[in-house]
Amino acid sequence: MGGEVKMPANLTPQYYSAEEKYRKAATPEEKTEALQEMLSVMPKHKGTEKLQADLKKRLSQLREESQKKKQKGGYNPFHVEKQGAGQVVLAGCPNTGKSSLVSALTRAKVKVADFPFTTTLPATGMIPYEDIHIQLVDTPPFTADSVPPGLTGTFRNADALLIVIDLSAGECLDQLETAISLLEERSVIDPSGESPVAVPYMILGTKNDLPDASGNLEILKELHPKTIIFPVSASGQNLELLKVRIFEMLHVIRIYGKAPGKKAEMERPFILRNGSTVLDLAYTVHRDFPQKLKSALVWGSARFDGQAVPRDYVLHDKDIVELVI
Ligand SMILES: Nc1nc2c(ncn2[C@@H]2O[C@H](COP(=O)(O)OP(=O)(O)OP(=O)(O)O)[C@@H](O)[C@H]2O)c(=O)[nH]1
Ligand SMILES: [Mg+2]
Repeated sequence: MGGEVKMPANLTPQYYSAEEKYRKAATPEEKTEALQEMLSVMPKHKGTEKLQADLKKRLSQLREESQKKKQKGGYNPFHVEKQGAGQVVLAGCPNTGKSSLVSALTRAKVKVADFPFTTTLPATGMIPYEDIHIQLVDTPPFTADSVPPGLTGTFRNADALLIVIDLSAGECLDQLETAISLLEERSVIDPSGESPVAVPYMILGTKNDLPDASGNLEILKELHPKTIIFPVSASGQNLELLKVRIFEMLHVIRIYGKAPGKKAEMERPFILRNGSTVLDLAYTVHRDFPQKLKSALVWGSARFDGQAVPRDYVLHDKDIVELVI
């Protein structure tokens, strides 16, 4: 990293637990609260200066957004209510194929057309993935000189972003650079991967079924060797793998609840963040469950089926858990 010496941050467990709260926050209000906590418990020294600045910036952006919301009298079409296991938002230049991906991956009826600026407001669909649904949000396009007001807020509130470029177009390099710099300038993403408040993202090169796509992809790889571009097409190329990658990007696990003496509830898993414990599950099930909780029995990641585990046991995707009170 350019010979720069990194200061150790020495962050405390209180800080990481506040950071975890930030990641779990679903609304701007919850995010604000978690950020304030992150800032207040963070050790203040040279090694945390950059992080402090990042967090303060994010906090002031959130305040500005809520101020604007109040002025407008509440309804904001760019605020998309979250649903399902996570919210994934498309981002990209005009005509790159965003709406076509929504059409291919969900049952939502969105307008697709061979001219730019077809989509004018965010629209949602649900991607069926194994036994859960992931929310996919279509958005209006941006260009280097115009970003629809409110769209940055939609991006910031997302759990993950899919940046879309058109591999069949001569402008695909420009589309890539425009999207990355625009999102980075507004502190939505952090290509260096350091900021804990940046939104995770993945770059999709779509229309990979068209003749110029593979040649353009090679050129992009040469010019941006560190940037990973995932090739897809709305006609079906790589879409199954894309769903797996989207699920992985969300960093969540599915947990099936089981009542004593009954079969596990396999239809509707609880969705928790990676690294969640039995205690986190108890909070999700019911607010006063954690006080009563003694232990839990786990099928799946435990060494044997039905093993009793302590409250701080870290759960894994697809575990079946019986909470013991
Ligand atoms: N061959 C091919 N054509 C595609 C693909 N994806 C999109 N298209 C075509 O590209 C054009 C634009 O697609 P849209 O999905 O409307 O693009 P968009 O990014 O939503 O456009 P805006 O809403 O204007 O930003 C349409 O004519 C689509 O049929 C693809 O994977 N392969
Ligand atoms: Mg569109």
